[in-house]
Amino acid sequence: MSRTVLVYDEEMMSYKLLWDDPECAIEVPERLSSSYKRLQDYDLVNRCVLLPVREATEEEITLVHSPEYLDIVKSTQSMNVDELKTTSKKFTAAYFHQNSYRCAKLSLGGTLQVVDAVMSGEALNGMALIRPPGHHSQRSASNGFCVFNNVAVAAEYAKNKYKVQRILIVDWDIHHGQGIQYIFEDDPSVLYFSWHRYEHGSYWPYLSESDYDSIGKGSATGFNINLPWNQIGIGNADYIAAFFHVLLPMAFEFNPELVLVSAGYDSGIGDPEGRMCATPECFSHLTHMLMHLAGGKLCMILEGGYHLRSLSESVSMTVRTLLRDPVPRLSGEMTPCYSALESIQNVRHVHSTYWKSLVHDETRLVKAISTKGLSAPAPVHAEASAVNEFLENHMKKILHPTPPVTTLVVAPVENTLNLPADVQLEEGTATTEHVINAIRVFNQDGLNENILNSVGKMVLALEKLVNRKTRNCITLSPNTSLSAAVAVQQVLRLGCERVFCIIIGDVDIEPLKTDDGKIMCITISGDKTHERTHSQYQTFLKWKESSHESSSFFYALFRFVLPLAYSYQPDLIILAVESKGSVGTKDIALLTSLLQGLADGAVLAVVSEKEKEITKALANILVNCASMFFGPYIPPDKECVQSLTQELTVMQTKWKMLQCLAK
Ligand code: Q9C
Ligand code: ZN
Repeated sequence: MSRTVLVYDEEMMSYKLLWDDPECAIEVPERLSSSYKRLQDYDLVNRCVLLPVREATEEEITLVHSPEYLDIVKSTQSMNVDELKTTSKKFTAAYFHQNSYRCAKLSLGGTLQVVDAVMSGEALNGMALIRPPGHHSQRSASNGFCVFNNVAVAAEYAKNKYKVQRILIVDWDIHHGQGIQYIFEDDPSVLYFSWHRYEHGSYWPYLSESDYDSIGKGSATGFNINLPWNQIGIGNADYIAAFFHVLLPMAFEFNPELVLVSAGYDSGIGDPEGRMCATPECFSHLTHMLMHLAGGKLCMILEGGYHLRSLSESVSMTVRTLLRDPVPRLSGEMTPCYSALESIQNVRHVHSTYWKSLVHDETRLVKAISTKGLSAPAPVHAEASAVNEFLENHMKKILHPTPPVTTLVVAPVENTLNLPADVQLEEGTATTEHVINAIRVFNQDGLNENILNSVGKMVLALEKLVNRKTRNCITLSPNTSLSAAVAVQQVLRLGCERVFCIIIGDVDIEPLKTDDGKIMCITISGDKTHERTHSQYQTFLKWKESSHESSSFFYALFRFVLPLAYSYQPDLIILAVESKGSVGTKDIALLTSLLQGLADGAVLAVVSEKEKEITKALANILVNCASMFFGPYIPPDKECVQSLTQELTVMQTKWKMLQCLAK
């Protein structure tokens, strides 16, 4: 079961601004139709289950809003334009139309439709394309184009109806969802994360409570996370760094049962409100990472987004990722800007008392946080039409046809593993001479038919992997070290420029030279005996899980492995597993699944043929793109953090995504 639901109804286009108001003029009905149209162009609508909208009931609305406010909204149905205008002016950046009430009920009802589909198990995830948006609206107030707080009501609804005890709300809209903050600031069952344009408080809604030091109240202290952006031009590297160093460690430690996203796309490139730089595929990466929480239960609820082309491309990238298409490679320089690092450092600092997964070597706040001039130059502000042209080219550049085969398996014919039905076995065999030549480099003794056969098949499979005939590849190997070493050599020969290798257990690919930057290699092991020479391209992570029931490996992934991989920007991933040793099967599964965010998903897993359980778990991830519960999670122990911190000190001068301090 891997369905994605989509809610859309053009009736939510039946209201608009009726008078002149430059502040509200950007919130237009076409925001919905252009997003839906783009989803159709990409043939994504057909692949989702379309759900009808419904009206939210008064009971549902009043889960969050006061009956008095409901009455005001209700009364706008029969107002003339003057009365609508007068009512609108009682609020901030709000406008009402005769159809606003009806549309706000559909917008909220549509949101709850997605929540019901996901919570009932009818679908795995989904998106609601709706307007009016919700995250600014408050118990008794409309605000920032929002009427009812769709996401806040959805969280209360899920708590009541499905007895969900922990909900994560991720608000990636570029405005602070102060409405959501006010509603949940004393509720520890909801972890609320928002990043937002702030500029030291000089940007709308000009609230001091939008800063990083608003962390929640009473028993919910630590459950409100604000990441203010103090500069415009924030881009892909900054957003991804914010996920690695702020949101994801806290979210994994929180271990939600449901994830709701206030999915506003005014944080994307070209938006006249946000003035940020994130390109559409960045939202694929954010979505992909969130799919690893709550067993994949993920609901995307539209909020803002005012550049129609940028909005519709970003919505499309989100839905495409929910449907598990390969995640396009992230473009741009993988270096967060100074101002972003200041904000990241400060929010980590104020939360480190409450979240053990934020433990780090530095506990200071950035002192004088007004740092104009130190930061990267603000982007030149492009015309909307120039952004259209940019996006037209950009999308062509980053999107490639999905490979016809998902997984190619190299395994002995007698392999009795229960591999999923739709895998394809590599059936050819490379000529013996070719294979012997490939192997000779590694000067191996004890070659037998079995090994030659396996390596021969793998060599053929790799050609298909590099040429994108298959998305990924699993090799069950009788000799993991040899297979991994030959694989690296072969993919370089086939034209790969950067190969990211992760080695778990005793795999020796030492004969490969790693000083030319074409290979980056991380070895993960529980003891130092597997340690190799260190360089900027070769590193060792001493990591030992202390428990079999729960895991803290997510810490190593977000603090070290993924930032390194995202900095390196590989064009192929090789994961070699000899034995699971110091990390669990679920850890290896989580690692593999997250690594699919790189290299357009081109992953080769080389697994010792003895490791049936790992092979099965990896097949489940790579073939089925399965969503699973990777937890439960516990914070990492001190010893693991210490050895990781040592490696970090060396690596972060070159690999900038590792940084989470402004220095
Ligand atoms: N130039 C949403 O994105 N105007 N609402 C700000 C600053 C209000 C945004 C003016 C923006 C409201 C859902
Ligand atoms: Zn917004």
